[in-house]
Amino acid sequence: MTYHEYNFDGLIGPTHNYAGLSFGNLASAKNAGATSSPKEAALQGLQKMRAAMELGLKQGFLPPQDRPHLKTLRALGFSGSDTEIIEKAYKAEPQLLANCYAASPMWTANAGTVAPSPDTNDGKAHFTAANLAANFHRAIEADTTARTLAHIFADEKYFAHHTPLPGGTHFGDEGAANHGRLCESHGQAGVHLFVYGQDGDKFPARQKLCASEAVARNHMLDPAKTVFVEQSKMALDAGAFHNDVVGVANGTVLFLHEHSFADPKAAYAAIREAAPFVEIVEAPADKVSLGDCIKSYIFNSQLLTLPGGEMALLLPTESEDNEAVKNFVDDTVSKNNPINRVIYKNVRESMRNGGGPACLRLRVVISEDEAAAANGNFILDNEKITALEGWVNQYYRDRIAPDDLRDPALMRESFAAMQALTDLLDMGAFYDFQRG
Ligand code: SUG
Repeated sequence: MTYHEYNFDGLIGPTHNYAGLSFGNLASAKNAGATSSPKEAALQGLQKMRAAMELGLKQGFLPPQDRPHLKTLRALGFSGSDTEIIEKAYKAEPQLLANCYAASPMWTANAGTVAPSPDTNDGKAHFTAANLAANFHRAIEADTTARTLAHIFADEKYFAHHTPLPGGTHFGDEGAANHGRLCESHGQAGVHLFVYGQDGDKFPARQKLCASEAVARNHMLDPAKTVFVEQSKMALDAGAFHNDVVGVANGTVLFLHEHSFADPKAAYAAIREAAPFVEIVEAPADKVSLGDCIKSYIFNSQLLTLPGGEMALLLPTESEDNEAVKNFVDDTVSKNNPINRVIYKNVRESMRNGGGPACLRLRVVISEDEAAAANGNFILDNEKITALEGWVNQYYRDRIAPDDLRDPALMRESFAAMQALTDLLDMGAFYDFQRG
């Protein structure tokens, strides 16, 4: 049975804006209050998906969520018509309204954790939607994300779904942003690398060890092929709010910064024991500083196995613009390791909120039978990308400034876009705003 990796990118939603919502995420703080371009953002995302497809890779997408999330505002005591709810929430606390307007479901690396079927005890592919408990605007994604994953991967013969972990921040789970899979080929049993944190001096750790352990249990992973590693506080305090800002795993390769882990020696030994085939490609701090990592997102690259077997790095243009980083990337590609190609893509709108190429995708390794059982409306070809670009061009604003969030017209436009998307994708009354 042949297995392929599908990258399910988040289709960037019509309310993408810069509200400074994520403590510990330097880009989010720096760009708080800036004017965003939802149209540009969504088109940049779709162009990245197209670029991956042009490399011969499989590409899917997860749809945006309904924002503003009126269901949350109602649960918090705001009542009346939809317009009245927006007005009252804005008056009470503009930042609360901004939380309910975030287009953060675009970062599907945080949608959940996935265990492919060769790795699980029951031979099914397992999914756990992340609870994203660390941030309010992200925590409200979890229910709809779980519903979305169950909608796309509905066939119980092949797919098992677990509800987001209970327990709030005690079991804070950020999904695949703190998880990687090493394997000799996609279809062989893989080794799962879970990276958890402990609060730094400046910033909180979002992913808890007990949460990673719970996901591993739910996914029925082989304990001998499961490794739990602590992220370094130094990286966390430098702005690596997710471990995928300082490292990425794919196939046989772990590509990361010297200061990713709290105890790199012990971590590498544990990883080598579980995955003796692993090739660790490490950036030393004297070539690439942690500061450069965070600014350039070099490790938030997509490390992709191409159909011919070699690997490509898909990096944000910020990495190309940073001399130290570009030199290290060029050096890595010229050396004797599987990474042989580099592609730079402009995802600047997302980057300004701290989301690079790897944040924008959830990796799902599935067999051909499993792919055939998944909902094909969410698996892309050129024609479908063109249709989504048309949808973006028709419904998205060119600009959103912070004050625009109080304008009920933005809510109406966003819901009109989402209604058209659910029609296009045959989703029925899927979102909370459609269910009343
Ligand atoms: O959770 N930014 C996201 C970025 C997520 C990046 N994902 C990965 N590293 N996998 C976050 O911090 C900012 C929204 C705002 O400030 O408006 C935001 O949510």
